[in-house]
Amino acid sequence: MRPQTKRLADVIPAPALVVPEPAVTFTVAPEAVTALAPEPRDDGPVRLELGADELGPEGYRLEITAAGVTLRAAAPAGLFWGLQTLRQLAADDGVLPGGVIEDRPRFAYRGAMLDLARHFFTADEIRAHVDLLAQFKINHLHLHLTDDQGWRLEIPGWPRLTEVGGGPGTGCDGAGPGYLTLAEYAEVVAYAAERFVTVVPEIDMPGHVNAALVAYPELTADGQPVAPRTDAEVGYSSLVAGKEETYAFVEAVLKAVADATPGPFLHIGGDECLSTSAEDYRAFLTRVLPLPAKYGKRPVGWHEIAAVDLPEGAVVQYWRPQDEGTEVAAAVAAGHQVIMSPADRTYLDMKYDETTPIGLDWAGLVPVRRAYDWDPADRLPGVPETALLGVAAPLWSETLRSVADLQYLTFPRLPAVAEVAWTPQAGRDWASFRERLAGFGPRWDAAGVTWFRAPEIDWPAG
Ligand code: NGO
Repeated sequence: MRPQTKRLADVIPAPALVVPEPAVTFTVAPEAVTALAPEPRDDGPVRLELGADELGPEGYRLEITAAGVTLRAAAPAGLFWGLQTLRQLAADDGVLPGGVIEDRPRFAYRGAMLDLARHFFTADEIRAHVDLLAQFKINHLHLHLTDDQGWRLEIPGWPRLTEVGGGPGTGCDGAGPGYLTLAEYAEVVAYAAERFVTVVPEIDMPGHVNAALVAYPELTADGQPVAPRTDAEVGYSSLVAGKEETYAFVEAVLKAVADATPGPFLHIGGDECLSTSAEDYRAFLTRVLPLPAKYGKRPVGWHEIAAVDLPEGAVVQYWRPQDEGTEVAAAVAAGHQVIMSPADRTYLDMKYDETTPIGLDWAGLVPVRRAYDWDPADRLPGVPETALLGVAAPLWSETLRSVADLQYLTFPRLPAVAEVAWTPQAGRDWASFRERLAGFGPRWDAAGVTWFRAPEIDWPAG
């Protein structure tokens, strides 16, 4: 237990506006708050109301008085995020500090990515992860479904993708087999949607496709089979831009994924095509980037796609810190939106420090303060606040072998990135964040969540 008493501002991400009424408290049962659904009702300890358009599609207003609690929002998403705030405030003992919170997100896209290709996580494990993410108002889950080491989503008419690409011995070191059937995928998508989390599926191409080439040798340049790979090298595989079979395959896959996905985005990867010539890369993407729109989706790609003339609505996801972002800025000048995921701030697979037993370090070490203390609107010249769709934290799974590994790299850095994405820049402050974060350690312990006891934080003893 922390010595200090609870404060209305002890919330992550920090709300846009907090007006405490220190003399007032109201007590609820924490389990009753957790059980609340984002539907109007006025018969319980918390009155839920819809209708307050000025709060925006995800905003909410929470008022705690000695007589009770009122939560108001323009839409159910706002009620849901308000309930997450209330749940944090009610934690431990159910005593709610009095006052008013008026809150709305800085960015519409607040993402977390999970790489299922290098190590597979089951539908149940993904759902449990969604629950943990949603508590920090993350509203997009990007699933990296395919890569050199595995193919993790069933595609009708192409059974070998998952029979071979999701079979035994797939994943890094062959230690992460498995795949989602379309029915399982649909259940994950629906579960996430009930928590106002939109699933963003990624089929990585034209590189990162060894698993597909193993399954269907007719896709290789000479039609000859290639060997499965379970190492963590990148940049050696490519779909063949000059082959018609390529586009029949790509369109079948993108159509199947679009049909299975109610959300607006379809991520086509596009990263690290080191064995694709610049000319082939351009030819390939010029044909493929319009396909998501043909099936009703907005294309998203890693920032390499900005080298190509992008179709309207395409979103560029910036990731590689060594890239100065000149092409990203040009895409912005042409009207495109950007998701910020610079690896040296947001990659959850980077080690925290030299002692971190798992994770990578190609983008440097990412302790909690590095994940927190930056402004996404200030990262790239020519990519201002107005060009940002949002901020996302990818977790690549080369070194993951279990849910404990996944959680260890996620907590407590994900809350830092979530605050970057939700809270207005002027309302963020490292000193305040590190104090608020300390209270979450015991709650993760109580919930059985594995987390890294970052030395930058004064965690309560225990
Ligand atoms: C890069 C690469 C991935 C790796 C990851 C590891 C992108 C967009 N492509 O990020 O294949 O897994 O780094 O950090």
